[in-house]
Amino acid sequence: MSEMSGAAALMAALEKEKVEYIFGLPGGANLPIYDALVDSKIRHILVRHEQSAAHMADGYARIKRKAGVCFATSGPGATNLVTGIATAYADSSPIIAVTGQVALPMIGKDAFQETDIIGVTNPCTKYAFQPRIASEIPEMVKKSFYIAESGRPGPVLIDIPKDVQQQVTKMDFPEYIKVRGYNPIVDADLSEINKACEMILKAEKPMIMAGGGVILSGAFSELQTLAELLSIPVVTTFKGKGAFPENHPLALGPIGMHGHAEANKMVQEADCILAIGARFSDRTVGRFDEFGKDINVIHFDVDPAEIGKNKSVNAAVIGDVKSSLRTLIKLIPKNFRTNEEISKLWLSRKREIVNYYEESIKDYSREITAKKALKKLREILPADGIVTTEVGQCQMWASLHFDVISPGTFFSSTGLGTMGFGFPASIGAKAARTDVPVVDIAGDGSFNMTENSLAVSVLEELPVIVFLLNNQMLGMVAQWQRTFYNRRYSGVHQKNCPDYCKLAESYGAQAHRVSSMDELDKALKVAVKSNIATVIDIPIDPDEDVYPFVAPGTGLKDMIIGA
Ligand SMILES: Cc1ncc(C[n+]2csc(CCOP(=O)(O)OP(=O)(O)O)c2C)c(N)n1
Repeated sequence: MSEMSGAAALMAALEKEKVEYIFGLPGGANLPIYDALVDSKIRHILVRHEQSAAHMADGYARIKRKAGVCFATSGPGATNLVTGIATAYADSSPIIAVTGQVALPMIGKDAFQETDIIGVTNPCTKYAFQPRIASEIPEMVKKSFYIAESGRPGPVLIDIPKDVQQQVTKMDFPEYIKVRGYNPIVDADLSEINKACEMILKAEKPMIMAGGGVILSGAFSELQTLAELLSIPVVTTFKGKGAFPENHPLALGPIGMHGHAEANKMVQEADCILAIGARFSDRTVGRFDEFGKDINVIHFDVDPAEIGKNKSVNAAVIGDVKSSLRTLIKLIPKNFRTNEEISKLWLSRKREIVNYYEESIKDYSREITAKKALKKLREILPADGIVTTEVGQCQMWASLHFDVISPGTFFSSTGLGTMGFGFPASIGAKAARTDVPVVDIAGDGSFNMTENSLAVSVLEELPVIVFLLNNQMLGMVAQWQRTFYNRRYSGVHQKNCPDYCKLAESYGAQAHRVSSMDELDKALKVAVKSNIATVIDIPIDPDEDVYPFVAPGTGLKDMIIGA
């Protein structure tokens, strides 16, 4: 047992967890931690706002599939983290948020910069710790990583009072820990997998709905094997986008509020739906009472609390979806093949719907439309390039028109829908994969929220490309006002936006404003090749809408195709 301060023990414990980066910003209540950082091998990334620190840790976690770490001081530093913590919670992303707290004797006295951050984050963390003596810190760190990364992943908070950071005592770093009352299920019940298998083999038009759980558990090859073995088409939830290569013949793309027409149509024609790591969110399934009505619905998920929450199901396989899928694949008889005719029918039906809707989806007259721009991005970005998005039309266009080829290379704030998430998260993703280009598909409103992270991208040499679909509007809200409020626009015009090229250059980034597809092509090639932080400002028509569209409260059958 070695003797050290609580702050030094924190850093040593993080090193033992093989943490590579800490995204954070110091203050009075975490000064001892920042002092201990000086002697640490872990690289600290100084952010310009704590919200971005949490998003960076989240982006890192989603690509590395390992918890990301962020630091903030007490009070406002800690509350600034909350949006990022809630975002990670909604998308089951593992982050460890370490906050400073006022010293123990000051707690409850309205001390300077005191906030009950444990109380504040209680509903949006998997667990929160507050050590009362320094010797508790190593075990709490170990438990935090275990809780954050196991079962259904999520954020964990460690709130450390300043005097506990300073206290010097003997420290014991446990090799193994057990958390009482927390036993995530890993291996699913074989009889339920058998039952699910029978249902799938009996079905004539089975369909797979892959969710974010496939990405979290890294079950990409298992999903593909299963789909190919049985010729089952795959739709994805928005969080599951990229769980299955979108250029695969069996891929129908995303379903839901802004899903592909063929995915939304064909999921209604299935006679058995196998949902894998998906939570049947309202944005994905539309009306709960209509989705999968009168057919077998099978649910594979790691979180027992998800079973039957939004949708009652006919078979439930609870456990790590990667290992459940492996077992399922083994149960499929060697000589079993779905009727070739059936898979041909599926594919021709897909073509029929695609052709029908291609014609009815409105095209816009400007040379650069969001759709064309995104197709160009796909053409130029290497298959393993990583894409994140902001929130709004930019996000939904990305869902519809940007095909993910390499599984796990796309993510977005899907559960909370946090504007300002994509850009810092893309910097976190770049930290996790410095060897590939990373692009944030942004709207101007969202970029405005965290654009000061340009400083971090440039100075820390974590260069990302901001692909700015600039309609000078809070576009998605404007689209809703156009559609549901008779064009009574309110609070959506982004007046007095900065010149994004000058803004980027003032931070030391590269910038291009493009007014033709040719210029966009060139700018993208330069950005990808140079590996320098870049903003590409792409002016688009403020009236360009996102279609198809399933209005809230309606079902997938009520999909609106165009204005
Ligand atoms: C933090 C936050 N505030 C408000 C909203 C509500 N909201 C959803 S989309 C949107 C507009 C987004 O505008 P922009 O980023 O410019 O993207 P666009 O829709 O124009 O592509 C707003 C305000 C949100 N999702 N997040």
